[in-house]
Amino acid sequence: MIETIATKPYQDQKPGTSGLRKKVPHFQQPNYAQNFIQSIFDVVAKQELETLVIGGDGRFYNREVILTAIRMAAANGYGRVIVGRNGILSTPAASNLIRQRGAAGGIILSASHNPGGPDGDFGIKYNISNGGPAPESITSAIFEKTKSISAYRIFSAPAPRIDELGEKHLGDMVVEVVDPVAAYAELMESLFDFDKIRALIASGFTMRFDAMHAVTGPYASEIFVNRLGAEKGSVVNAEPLEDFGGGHPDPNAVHAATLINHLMAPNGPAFGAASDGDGDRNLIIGKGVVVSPSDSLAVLAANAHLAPGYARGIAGIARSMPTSQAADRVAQKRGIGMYETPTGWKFFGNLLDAGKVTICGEESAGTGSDHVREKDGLWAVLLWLNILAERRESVADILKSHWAEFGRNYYQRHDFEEVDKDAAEGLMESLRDRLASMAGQRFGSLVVSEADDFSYKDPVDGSVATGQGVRIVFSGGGRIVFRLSGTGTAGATLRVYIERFEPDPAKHDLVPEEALAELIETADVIGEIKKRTGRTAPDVVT
Ligand code: VG1
Ligand code: CO
Repeated sequence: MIETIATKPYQDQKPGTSGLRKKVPHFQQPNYAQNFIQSIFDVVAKQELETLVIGGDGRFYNREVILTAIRMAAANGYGRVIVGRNGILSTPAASNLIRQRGAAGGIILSASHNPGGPDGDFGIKYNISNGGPAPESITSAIFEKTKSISAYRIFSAPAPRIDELGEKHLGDMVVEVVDPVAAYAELMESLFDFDKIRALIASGFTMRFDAMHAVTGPYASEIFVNRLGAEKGSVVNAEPLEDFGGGHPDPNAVHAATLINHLMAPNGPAFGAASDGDGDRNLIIGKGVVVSPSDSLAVLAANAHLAPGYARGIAGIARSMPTSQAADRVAQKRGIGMYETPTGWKFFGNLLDAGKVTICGEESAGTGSDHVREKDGLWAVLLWLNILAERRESVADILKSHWAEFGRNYYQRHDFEEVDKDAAEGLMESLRDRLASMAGQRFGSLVVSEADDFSYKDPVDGSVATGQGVRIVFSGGGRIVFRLSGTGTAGATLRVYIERFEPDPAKHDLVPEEALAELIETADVIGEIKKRTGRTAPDVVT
């Protein structure tokens, strides 16, 4: 029986860069998740009996919300729900299922790289029928709906078990529980030369993948160990845990330090990689070198044709605005399209659908292609492995020759976390106020050539996104970008992105910290970071 339950709206359900993210206790308020899910169902134009994909990264509260979402889908006219066994689906695997199964959309439960557990973070995101995150037109309509919602619909009977594969019924709706890994692993086999990678591994090439007790464990074990022949111990922290073992499933220098140290050891493996909570990010490490995500995007774009899935070449590249311009140099040299979008994968969807680009990336360890409509951590790792299997060079050598050919974009992102919200907003406002008078100003040896607040007009549907980050460009090509995070759940996170191009191969061996020293100092002068936030150093540098 379908029940209609009265509810009171919440005013704070505004989706950020990637869905609605809040602390778990916040989500546990009465009807908090129900309100948001019903608002999604109310907004997405839906014909009867369509298919909905549901899955999440397995974090605390995942199962409860999934069971509720299944009952709500049954009460809202869906014909079929496809759910990963035990509610598990990595973000790219969910995107793939939506596309493969012709679903109307999907609900992905994740707060990505944010910590989990009873006091950790939780999140809900809606993806549309192309498999990608809902565009802003939809997320803002959902937000509007949440502010006035008065009732939600739910099927009175409990949801069927989701720990067994197969089809069951809930009212008229079919609940299909699928193996979370199978379809995704098949997709990867169709894109990459598994025989070649297997041969590389059989030749003594060693690797370690750190799943950080998050969703990629089962995917990585199936692909690297079972299908590619890596040693069992090559996949570590492979068991998904509700609290990620107490860690942050964020594959960066701070949270993946153990893996990085392992790779830096003299007898460590040749290749290391990690992914985040929901499996869409990637960290790539070679012997003695951590690959900056912006460089990784450029290298992958320049070498993608070495993998069977991209042998015909790539149509174009898109990167988010704060991502370094390393990929632009590849696009320019190869004569293919280059697009600069606001932060967040939802802005790549139209470009991918229109065939304008094949590969996309963000500085935040996200890379992906037109095979799904999300960034994809294991895809990036496999493309690297395919390239290594073809070139038979080390990661460090590949980087070196890439820089020699295209030049090097030194790059760093400085994160100031849990900063006072008013202070952070004041800092951005002050920057915006000063933009008009910025050009021509001198800071040490640096002269500002251009300054703006980034806005983007989607070349496919003409939609416009404004206020996407303050860019300060210096003559000579140096660049500082300031923006506030849209995924945090406490205070504000200020992100400062610093970049400088170096064409001279004799100067490609500097430590980024030193290569960027003057820009780093200037970022504090222009942004008044110390003065306004009281912070003398960033919490995380990536
Ligand atoms: C961050 C990253 C952005 C990424 C987003 C979602 O957003 O900077 O590049 O798309 O997280 O990734 P923000 O607004 O905090 O800077 V994930 O892996 O958290 O879904
Ligand atoms: Co993620």
